[in-house]
Amino acid sequence: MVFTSSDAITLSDFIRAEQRKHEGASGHFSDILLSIALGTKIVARVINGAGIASLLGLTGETNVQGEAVQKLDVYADKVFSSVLGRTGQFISMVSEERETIFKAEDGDWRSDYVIAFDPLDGSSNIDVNVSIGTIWGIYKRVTDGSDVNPEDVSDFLQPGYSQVAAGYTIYGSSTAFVFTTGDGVHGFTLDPNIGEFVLTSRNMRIPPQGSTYSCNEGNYHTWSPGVKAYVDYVKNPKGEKPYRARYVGSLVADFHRTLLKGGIFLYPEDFKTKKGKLRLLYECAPLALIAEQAGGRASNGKEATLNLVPSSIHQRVAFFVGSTENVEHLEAYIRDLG
Ligand code: P6P
Repeated sequence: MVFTSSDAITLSDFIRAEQRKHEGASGHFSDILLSIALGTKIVARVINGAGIASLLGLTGETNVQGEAVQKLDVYADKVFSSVLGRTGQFISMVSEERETIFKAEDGDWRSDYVIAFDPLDGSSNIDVNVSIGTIWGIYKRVTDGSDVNPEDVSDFLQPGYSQVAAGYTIYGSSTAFVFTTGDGVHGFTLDPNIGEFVLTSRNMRIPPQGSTYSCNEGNYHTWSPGVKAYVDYVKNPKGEKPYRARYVGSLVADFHRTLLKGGIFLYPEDFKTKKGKLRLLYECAPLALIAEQAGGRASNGKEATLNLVPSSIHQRVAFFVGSTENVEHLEAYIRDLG
């Protein structure tokens, strides 16, 4: 058993030190980040015992995405909605599991933020013990007052670069908590012996170039000519350094590997229907902010993901993210071939 040394920096230590850097900081962010971490610990405990707690398997319902809802999805949605709602910092929320925006439990006219989250991404992997994750992005609200009108989603129709914080958790061999508040990307690992997240990666950087490509090649026939040509190239780079394929099929796992090792993750849209799979607001935009803060790049093949303004809260987009040189290389193929 590895014991956390006494000089380890916990998430609370880190947040307190960051807050001291900003004279007059309200402490709102500290409250929010520690609440997200609490929600993460609660969900991590259940995931690690899911097989025992018979929380595996389907509820028999489908969510707004038309996807079969896993019991843990529903549980994670309830945990994060409650834990974050009780901070009073949020007026409203968007969850992958819910059709419309919903009022945060203790939100009122004093609440300055809104949050969009995917409570448990990759949930189809739960039953086969593959890493899954939570993804979130926070915006300053543009509305005011204490009421939440489910028809008025303007607080969420902001470009990704407006996010004031974004992050993800990966529930894997260990529970990692990675976030940015616009001042670099920092990674923490949960020490279950003390129930604290401990700083393990300060100022994470994506390598400028990588030799790993990550995509579901089963969808090859649906891709545009440019994406097909790029993937054909990386599979046979004509005498140049060969690439290797890695694809987990769980966005947070594939993204986390790309953040650490470099390379490119691709989830193209269907060239005919122009429909992507990944959701802009609570999957692509938060991960794009992390990627760019770590020196990488994220786009839909033509425009930076962070410049995209959502047309609806569950809008799906094409998503290419990773080392800047790899993403720019793909964008050149799309520019030339469509
Ligand atoms: P495919 C999981 O269902 C998910 O939403 C993401 O976590 C993952 O990147 C993607 O779908 C995998 O999709 O079509 O390759 O199974």
